[in-house]
Amino acid sequence: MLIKRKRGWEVAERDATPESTYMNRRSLVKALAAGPLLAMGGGLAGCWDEATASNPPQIVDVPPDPSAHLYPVQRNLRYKVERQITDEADATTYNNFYEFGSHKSISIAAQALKIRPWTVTFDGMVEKPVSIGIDDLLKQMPLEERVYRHRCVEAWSMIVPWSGFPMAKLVELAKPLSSAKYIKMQTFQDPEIAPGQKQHWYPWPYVEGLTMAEATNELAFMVTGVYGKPVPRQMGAPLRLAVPWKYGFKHIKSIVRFTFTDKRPVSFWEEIQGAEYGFWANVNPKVNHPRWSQATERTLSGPRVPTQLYNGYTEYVADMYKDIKGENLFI
Ligand SMILES: Nc1nc2c(c(=O)[nH]1)N[C@H]1C(S)=C(S)[C@@H](COP(=O)(O)O)O[C@H]1N2
Ligand SMILES: [Mo]
Repeated sequence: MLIKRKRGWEVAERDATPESTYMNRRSLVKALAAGPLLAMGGGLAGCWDEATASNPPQIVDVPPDPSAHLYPVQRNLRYKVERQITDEADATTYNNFYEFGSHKSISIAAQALKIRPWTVTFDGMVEKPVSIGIDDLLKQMPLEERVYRHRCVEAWSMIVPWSGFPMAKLVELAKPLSSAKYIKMQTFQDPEIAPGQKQHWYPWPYVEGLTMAEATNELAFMVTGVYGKPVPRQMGAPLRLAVPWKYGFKHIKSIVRFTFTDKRPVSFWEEIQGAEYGFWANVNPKVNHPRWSQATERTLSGPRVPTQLYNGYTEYVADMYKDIKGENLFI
């Protein structure tokens, strides 16, 4: 049964076991060998702390990213944040990427992801289905940096300098038919490198969806880099989504397919537990998760702060939802 199992990200921070946080290579290998325990317990969910920040897991022997020469790119100053950017060591070692484990310490395991060759397919309701290599795609897209807030549904948050390009540009390239209403996005599937995908109770591959209006909203951003470098594997290399007014689980990682459709896609977490993780998933401090409050959030490098409606992006996005009735826009 899918929903009986308590998953890591459902553990409220205050419920999480304080455990030894720093995992070196050897203890990680041991942890992976103890896979079923980790998968069941979710006890590592709140395991980030100062020790991780000052002593992050070291990533060694990973093939270089051939897009490295493209970064850093110029920051777009239109998107302002009120707090400091989260330390890179925190953002790159405290991750949700269930393909590599249902806990936060997947940064080493995710290095198994092969990011070249990487082909992205556009299909469904498009003029003509096409597949394109990531490096060809990067050549055609105008790269910029945007500092965005990121709010996970688990009530932790960070502020991240993403690099990438507007999703609207990607939609333009894909040439959807006017009948297309949604975009369904899909993560790679390869259980040989992503052990989480052997956990057959999850509905792999990870899928997410947006309406066409959302995908072409100016905030919707395709991420290819972060902290002035290519986006690392644990954060969703080589192509990941950022929709900062929505909860983190909408930010699908390591995308291989965009399918244009007139049927609303059912996303990974919606399939598992739709009453807790819906299609819209817009941030709202007044609408609690069925099992915890969404009023405040724990920033990765700093204090607990109030959560903002639409994660602080109301002026950009509220109009898209004004005519939608009878749906919970905030779950
Ligand atoms: N494919 C895939 N994408 C994913 C996830 C995942 O498990 N698999 N987790 C999501 C969640 S819950 C969050 S909060 C963000 C975390 O991104 P980060 O690890 O870069 O902070 O990725 C999202 N994208
Ligand atoms: Mo999340």
